[in-house]
Amino acid sequence: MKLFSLFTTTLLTLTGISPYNLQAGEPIEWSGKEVQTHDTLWDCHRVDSHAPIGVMGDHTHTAGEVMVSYRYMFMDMEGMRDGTTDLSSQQLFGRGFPVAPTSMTMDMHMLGFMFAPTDEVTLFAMSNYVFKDMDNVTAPGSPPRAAMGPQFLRGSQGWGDTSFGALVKIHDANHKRVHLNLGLSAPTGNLTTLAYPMHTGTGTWDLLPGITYLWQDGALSGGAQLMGRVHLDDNDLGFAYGDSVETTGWLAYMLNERFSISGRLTLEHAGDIDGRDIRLSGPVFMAPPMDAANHGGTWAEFGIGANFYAKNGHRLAIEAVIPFYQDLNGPQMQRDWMLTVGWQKAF
Ligand SMILES: [Cu+2]
Repeated sequence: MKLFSLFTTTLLTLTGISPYNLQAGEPIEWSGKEVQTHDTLWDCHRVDSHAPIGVMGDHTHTAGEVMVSYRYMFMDMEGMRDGTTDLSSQQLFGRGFPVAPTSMTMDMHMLGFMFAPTDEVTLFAMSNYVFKDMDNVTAPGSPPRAAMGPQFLRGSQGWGDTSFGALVKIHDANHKRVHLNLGLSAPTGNLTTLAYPMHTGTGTWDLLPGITYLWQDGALSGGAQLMGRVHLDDNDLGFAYGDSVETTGWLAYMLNERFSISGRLTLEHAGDIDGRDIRLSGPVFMAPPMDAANHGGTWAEFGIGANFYAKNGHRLAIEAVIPFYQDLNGPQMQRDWMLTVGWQKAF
C-alpha cells in the first residue's frame, strides 16, 4: 500500500499533477521523504509569473486583485503565398487577378481588465482598436490600373471584437498551476471593407475555450496553452471566419528578480471561411483577399521576449514573433514578423 502510494505520488508529480493542495504554512509529507511548506506554493510576484506578452489569458489572480493592461501589437505581412509556395504579383496576374496585394500592416491597441472574486476564478475583459493598411499593385492594361493607378493603398480602422469570460484555476501545487480559459468573443468590430483580411471584427459570437499549464522551477519557468476559437453563427454579411486552434509553449529564465527572458513556439491552424460575403461573388475576383476560399492555413512561429517587473509593481514586456512555417489556403498574404509590447499593473 505504501509502495502504491509512493508510486502514484511520483507518477502524478512527474506528470505535473500533484495530489496535494497545499495551504500556506501547512507542512505536508511528500514522496515519503520531503516536507513541503508554503515555500512550494506558486510565486505570483516573480517577474516570469506572467507569460511572454504575446500570450493571452496566461495567469490567474488572487482573490480581490484587479489588473489593468495595455498591449500594442504590430504585424507585418509581405508577399503572397499559396500552400508553401511564394507567388509573385506577375504570377497572380497570370491567374487572372487584376490586383495583387504586396504588403500589409496591422497596428492593434489592446486594453485588458482582470478581476479575481476568488482565488479560483479570475474574470477578464479585453477590447482593441485596430489600424490596417494594404499595399496593392495593378496589372498593366487592366481596368483597375486605369482607375487606381499602378499602385494603391487600402486602409481600414475601427474597434475589434470584445472578449470576456473567466479563467478557472483547477490545480495549484508544487509550483505548478492549471487553469481553464472560458471565454466568449462579442462582435463589436467593424465589417465595412470589401476584403476579408481588412475587417477589424468578425461579426460573429465566438467561443474561446482553452487550457493553460504553468510551472516554476528555480530560475526557470514555463507553460503551455491550448486555445480555440469556435464561431457560433454566421454574421450579417453571410459568412464566418474559420474556426481556429492554437497551441503554444514557452520557457523563461530569470536573469534577476526584475528581468526575465523567454523563448516560445506556437502552432496555429485556422480553417477557411464558412459561407461568403453577400457583396462579393465570383467566379472572377479583383484580388485574392476578396475570395472566401483564400483564407486560413497553418502557421508555426518562434518568439523571443523579455519581461520586466518594476519595484512599484508595474510590469513591462516585449516579444517578437517570427514564422518559420506557413502553409496557407492561398493565395493570401504571408506573415513576416510581429511585435507585442505591453504594460500591466495589478492592484
Ligand atoms: Cu492579470
